[in-house]
Amino acid sequence: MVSETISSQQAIDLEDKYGAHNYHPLPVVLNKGEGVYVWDVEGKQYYDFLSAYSAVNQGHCHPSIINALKEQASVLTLTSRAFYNDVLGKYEKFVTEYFGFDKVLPMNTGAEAVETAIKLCRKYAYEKKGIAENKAEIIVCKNNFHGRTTTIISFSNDEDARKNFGPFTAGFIKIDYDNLQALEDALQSSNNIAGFLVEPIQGEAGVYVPSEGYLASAKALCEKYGVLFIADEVQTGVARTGKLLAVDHENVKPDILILGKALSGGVYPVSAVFANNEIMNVIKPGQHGSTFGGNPLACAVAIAALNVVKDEALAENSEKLGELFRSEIQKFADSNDLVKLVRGKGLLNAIVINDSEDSSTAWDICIKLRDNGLLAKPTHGNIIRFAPPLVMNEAQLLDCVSIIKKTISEF
Ligand code: IF1
Repeated sequence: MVSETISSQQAIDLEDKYGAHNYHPLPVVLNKGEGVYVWDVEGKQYYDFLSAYSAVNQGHCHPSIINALKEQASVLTLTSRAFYNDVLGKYEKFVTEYFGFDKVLPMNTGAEAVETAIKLCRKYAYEKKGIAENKAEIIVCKNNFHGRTTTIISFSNDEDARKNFGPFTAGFIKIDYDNLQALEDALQSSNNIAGFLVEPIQGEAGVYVPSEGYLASAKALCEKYGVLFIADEVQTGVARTGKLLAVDHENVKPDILILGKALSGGVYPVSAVFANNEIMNVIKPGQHGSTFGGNPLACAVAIAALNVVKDEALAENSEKLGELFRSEIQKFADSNDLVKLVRGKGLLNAIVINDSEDSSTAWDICIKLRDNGLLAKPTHGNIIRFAPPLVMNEAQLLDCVSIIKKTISEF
């Protein structure tokens, strides 16, 4: 079944008939990925400028990650945590030294890791800070995106993400993003504040980069009020923004770090929560878990994926090409009234289209970009995110810049 070739339309029709309609994909049907390129079933080649929402930072089907997958898959894929195995401990040592924390709690998806961080923060608040049970509050930012579970959408303000999914989980305070006064006011508003959960750059909201110093000042405020600073780097982490972690731009060490997506290079669902012993040791046997969390296959893939980041200097490349991308697109924006601005850090960028929120212009541009050999997708309304794999070289980036300029000039 899987090997038999089908046309794009057949693939689309199958998904429409047999799959839940929880996405509205761009009409393109892919069947191959390699490095910065993907191909559709008709054989047309595209630059991938979404990277599976920053999961494929290492490029599609990176040989050393695929080899690690194949090798481990042929000996042992899953033991569950009911028993030990010979891979998990090695991975835990490797990855905690790699990111600089005492311990890691391995999970599978980004949302699971965010949920884990929330549980860890709350338990720490009750057992170490003496906050009254069930009274812990966690500060979050408006226009956040942390995943799709019921608790996570409980503190979302995106109506599409929330509507008719109630009743919602209590214990969250929403404040404006990139607003230190709002954070301090919230920290002073109650003695039950347990943590501050924040994206170093708000991805889904439209690649909002906070003011210089915001993260460092926010961390200092959390320290002042004895509140845990929790960084959700599921999308911004693993070299995407030009440093290994987005918080590294301001030398901020989170109390709890959340990773996912490119932790596995997009080869397998791998996520992780990092913390030092004082926080992580509040979790005792039987208090949290997951069937696939930390499985040998995930560990082998993640080690290979993180080695690629270092061996191929992906953070440095992301920084360099990001500067080039923004300067080229900004020059174009200055002389084109359809592009309002370009913003981002490293190779996590977005352009804002000069049209109303509910216009289809951004979507129409993405359809034309597809015809011109580049895949990207709008986030909210009139914002198009541009996030290619970090293995891209300068010539390929400049080729993509010319495709983007040419396409938008046709509007
Ligand atoms: C979708 C984008 C959205 C995330 C951050 C946790 C998660 C994500 C900062 C949850 C996931 C994905 C989910 C996907 C689209 C994409 C996304 F910003 F990356 F583009 F939606 F905002 N924290 N982001 O960005 O991780 O459970 O998905 O592994 O749901 O449509 P997950």
